[in-house]
Amino acid sequence: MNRIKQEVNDFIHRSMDSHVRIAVTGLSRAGKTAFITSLVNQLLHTSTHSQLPLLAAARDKRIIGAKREPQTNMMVPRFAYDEAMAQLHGETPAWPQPTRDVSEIRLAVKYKPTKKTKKLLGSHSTLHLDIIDYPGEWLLDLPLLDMDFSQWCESQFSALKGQRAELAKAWLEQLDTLDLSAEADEKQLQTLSETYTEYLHACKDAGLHWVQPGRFVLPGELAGAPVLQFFPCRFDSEKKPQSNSNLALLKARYQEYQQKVVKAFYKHHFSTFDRQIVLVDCLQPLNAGHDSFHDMRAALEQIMHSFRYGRSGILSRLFSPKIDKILFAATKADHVTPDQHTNLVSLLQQMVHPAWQTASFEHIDMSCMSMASIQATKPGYIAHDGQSQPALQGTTLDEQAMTVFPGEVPKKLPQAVYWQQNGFEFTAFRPLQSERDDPLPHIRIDKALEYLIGDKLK
Ligand SMILES: Nc1nc2c(ncn2[C@@H]2O[C@H](COP(=O)(O)OP(=O)(O)OP(=O)(O)O)[C@@H](O)[C@H]2O)c(=O)[nH]1
Ligand SMILES: [Mg+2]
Repeated sequence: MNRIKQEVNDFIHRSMDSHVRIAVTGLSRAGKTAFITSLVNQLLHTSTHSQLPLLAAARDKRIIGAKREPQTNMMVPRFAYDEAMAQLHGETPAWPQPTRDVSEIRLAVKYKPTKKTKKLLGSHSTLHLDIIDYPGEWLLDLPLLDMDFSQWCESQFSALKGQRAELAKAWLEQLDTLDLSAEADEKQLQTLSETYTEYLHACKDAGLHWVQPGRFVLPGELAGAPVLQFFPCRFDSEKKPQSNSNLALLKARYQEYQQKVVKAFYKHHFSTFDRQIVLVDCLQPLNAGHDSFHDMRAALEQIMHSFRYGRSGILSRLFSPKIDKILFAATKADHVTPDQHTNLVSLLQQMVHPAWQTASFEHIDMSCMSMASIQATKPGYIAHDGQSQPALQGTTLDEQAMTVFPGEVPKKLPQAVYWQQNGFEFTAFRPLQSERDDPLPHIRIDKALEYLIGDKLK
């Protein structure tokens, strides 16, 4: 009898359980690893701490607890949560290592439901939460699906202006030595694609974010594979390339890249996401200058194309997209004083809204906010010209205690003069020391959670 009762109970619980896949992305160094680490850490502490007042289920004490579960997707590497926590709790707290590939972690959150239908089935429900980390650079490749090799080459050459033309010099010189109609020379193509990849890295180092193909700078497990060994070149697109020529091989590799890398990512990963958070570090380009800022905006606009399904969009032809909510979050808000947080959000909105409004994002809800996944500074005041001014206190990466006023965040997209007159300078701080038993200090990560999973915990 007991066994039957147990089975009925299990059945009821299983049917009440729900599952949501949250994808976390952003350009490199945007703060993805820090965000996921903190999110997992906060949820694991919900039964013992009340650090998430903006997450309604936590505030109302309806979260019974959360635990980690083995992930169901065996083909994706595990998100390195323990390694990240070990860094943060080291003798000298340090930031987690940069990551280069997609990874995943799974949590089960047990909660008391408020919805009548769920309450009828029992006193508690479980939300299974998959959190997926993937580089935003991969989304920059979407347009490749709609371009053949010659169109793509054309688009790359037309982007070679100003700083980019300068950075591409070494690669362009090497390209001149390549005979496209000669018999394919794999070694030469490899060397040239390496120089091309170096050019893309140089763009990133110079604060430029729009780089194609995105996998070249973040190859993950494909590092060194021939599918990443092609580059744009100039040729007559009307003429058919000779078989076995350099040009024929470059074309074939481009097509392989389209199918096996770009399309495969959208089909096997992207199509499974239910909700998306896009992290944006607005402060880095403010530090770097005008070109970097506008380039980041262009990259963000490009990233948004992946959510613009429409009826005839490339992605709708591939699969039926599921994402119904996107959150854009300006990260590292603890780099500026709290009075600047509103400006930070309005700056992010300015970057995101125009593209959002002119496109058809059918049935997708969108929001913008600012947050700090892992707080590295404490707000305070300093005396300046006899007046007290908001400031930040923290410890720099080389262990210097410091109190600074990093500058004002512009409310609107700044013109070039902004960098001549104001400039903005934020210091990199190491994470604050925190106790192992306590959750990581954060700013508004609970607000992000409420937006992403609040409705699933009702
Ligand atoms: N002050 C502060 N700094 C942060 C925060 N989050 C991230 N950072 C800084 O930003 C750096 C990059 O953060 P990550 O979380 O590694 O960023 P990522 O997007 O995973 O970067 P990749 O793995 O290289 O793509 C960290 O090393 C920190 O220096 C935050 O909440 N506050
Ligand atoms: Mg990372």
